[in-house]
Amino acid sequence: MIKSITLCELAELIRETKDTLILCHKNPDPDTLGSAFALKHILNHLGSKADVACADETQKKFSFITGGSSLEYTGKEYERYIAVDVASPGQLGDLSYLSDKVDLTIDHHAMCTRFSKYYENFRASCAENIYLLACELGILDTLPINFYECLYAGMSADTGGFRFSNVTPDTMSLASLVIARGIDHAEINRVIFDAKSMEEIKAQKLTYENMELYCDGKLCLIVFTNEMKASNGISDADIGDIVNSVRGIDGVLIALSLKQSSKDETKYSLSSRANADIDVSSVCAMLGGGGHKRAAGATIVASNENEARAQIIPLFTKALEDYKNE
Ligand SMILES: [Mn+2]
Repeated sequence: MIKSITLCELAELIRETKDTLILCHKNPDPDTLGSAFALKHILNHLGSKADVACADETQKKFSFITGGSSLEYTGKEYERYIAVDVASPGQLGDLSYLSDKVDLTIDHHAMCTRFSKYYENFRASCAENIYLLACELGILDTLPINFYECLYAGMSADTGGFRFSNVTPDTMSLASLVIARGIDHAEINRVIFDAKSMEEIKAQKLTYENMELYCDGKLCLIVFTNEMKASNGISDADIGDIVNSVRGIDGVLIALSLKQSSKDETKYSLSSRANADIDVSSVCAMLGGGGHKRAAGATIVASNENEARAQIIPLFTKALEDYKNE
């Protein structure tokens, strides 16, 4: 196992002036995007050039983080590669081939596969680690307001608007320091949680029509095949957090989504969420993935959706039974 580095060692590495590529995880969420762009602010401030890349497209509404720039990797060579909020090489998606080049990973996932020098702190969001880094570097007062908007977006998204069990007094203290910088936190929360495109609404409608219930309604799954996406004009970005729609149903203890890959039809992206004290990350680890105790994912390889279902349902059913027998 690769040893972790300390915050002080991380700060020393970040101080080195290098042309840097920052890598986000696939199906980008506000935490990986916010952490990446906040880190870009830090690197730029310290005199390093930095670009951000991601395997998948970003939702337009997150342009307050990305500035609207494309995150497609151009193939350019960099002096340094840093992954943020990336729990395993597979989480880089189609950019996994760059994992050998990654010099440094900044993360907060307890269940992870280390693939470079690693700074981790099991905070609720990776964004909190970027704040701690800026604090360690002593540059908090010199960074632009957008740095704090990026961090707040990450913190709020990964805690479901400060409602999940991962929220600690430390999370709230840090959020308070970020809000004190004068960001419009209400607007950031509106964009993240309430602003939905017509395609996202359509995806939600399809979800409620097609969801499958198992174990007396305690396990709920929604499958999105490429055929379903194409015939309804839905893109991958529109179903990025669709698992939360089934998670919201009262009585559901484990919510699952399986999304067929648009680029490789034999791959299905699995997302899992627990509404009770059930460790879905260890189930995802058995499937080659990882994540947090109550929010984790994996990539399933299967020749069709039924085969994908058959790989996951028995494992989550077992996790549910073990929980009930405790
Ligand atoms: Mn995260």
